[in-house]
Amino acid sequence: MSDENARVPDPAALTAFDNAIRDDHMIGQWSFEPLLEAAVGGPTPKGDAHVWPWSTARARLAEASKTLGPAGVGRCNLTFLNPGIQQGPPGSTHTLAAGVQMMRANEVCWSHRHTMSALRFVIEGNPEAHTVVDGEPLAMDTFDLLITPRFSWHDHHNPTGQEIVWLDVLDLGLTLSLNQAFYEPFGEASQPRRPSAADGQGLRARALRPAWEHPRRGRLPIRYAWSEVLDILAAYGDTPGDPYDGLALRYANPIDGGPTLATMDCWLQQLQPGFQGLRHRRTSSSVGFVVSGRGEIEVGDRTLAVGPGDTFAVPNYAWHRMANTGDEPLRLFTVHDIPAITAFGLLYEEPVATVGAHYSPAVPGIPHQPTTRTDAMLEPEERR
Ligand code: 1HN
Repeated sequence: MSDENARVPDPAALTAFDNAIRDDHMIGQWSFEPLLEAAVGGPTPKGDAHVWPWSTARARLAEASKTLGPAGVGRCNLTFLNPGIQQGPPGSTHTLAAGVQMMRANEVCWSHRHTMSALRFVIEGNPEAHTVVDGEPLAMDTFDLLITPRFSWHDHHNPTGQEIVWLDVLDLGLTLSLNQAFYEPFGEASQPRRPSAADGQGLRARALRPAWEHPRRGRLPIRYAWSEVLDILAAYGDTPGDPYDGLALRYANPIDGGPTLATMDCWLQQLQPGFQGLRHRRTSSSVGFVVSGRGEIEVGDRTLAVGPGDTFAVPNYAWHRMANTGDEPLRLFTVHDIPAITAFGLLYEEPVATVGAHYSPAVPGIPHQPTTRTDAMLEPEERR
């Protein structure tokens, strides 16, 4: 006798139905239950914590330069692949692609643009070398940061007799997984330049600005000079900063104080000798480059030792902490996909919400580190 009110469906009938609707390109909500169950407590970190040591990266770059020859087929760039990401777009985290690039003596890397935003942190620089972004030449001195916002024309020029090396970071995985890639070659090696510095956005980012213009806020071709970073670091002295991130200074949009790029925020982090950061996790992912000093990045149950020139990846929502294991300040250049995740309203962090994150929700029945904050469940903008 069939029971119309039976709560459990007949397994054979349900399997037959699931198979039948697959041919009509449909799926029942019940089939998502495993996916939903797996998300109790939040996302599983995508990819592994990983270090790309400087010695390997620099040696492979020299080999790439030899193999490509002086007039290469593209940029002499080697992108760092996360060993734990087998599917989806290539990259160092699921959203960010870091890599090293070498521009050979007298090389010009032809002009193009793409909707992937990019940034360059110069490792072996020379102020005569430059990248041109939307008509504005930006000098490439050592440890300068140059940004190439989405869809800005960019070509790189090395009029010097020495090799120029930098770290590239692009929001590659993010843009590709959202299927938002546009690409356009300029057609000639070099784009035209602005007739004078008086026309540049760089000038408009300084303290005194034209009163008669509406300031451009986004897509700024900006150089953050390392000499200025050093002045700022000197002024902060041995200020410890945040217990999780140390003295974490954001490379702010010079016009509105917002993130460095619409999708990526760059930080210079300084951790004093003896600094032992607290463990935390956020739903954003990051890549870091060691400017100077030595340290350890603990991610999950792994401890990554890092030194000058090393690049490392911290997957999203992985518990991590940082420590300075040397006797000089540990300086890290780090890039976070925080602005992109924040734009979707999805930035969660525990045990304490910083950088405008939401507190990770408590999960009934699951051990959870309770927060001591009373405003834990408020939206960031509702907090005191
Ligand atoms: C790119 O356009 C550059 O313009 C560097 O220097 C690295 C990695 C993937 C795709 C495009 C550049 C890149 C890239």
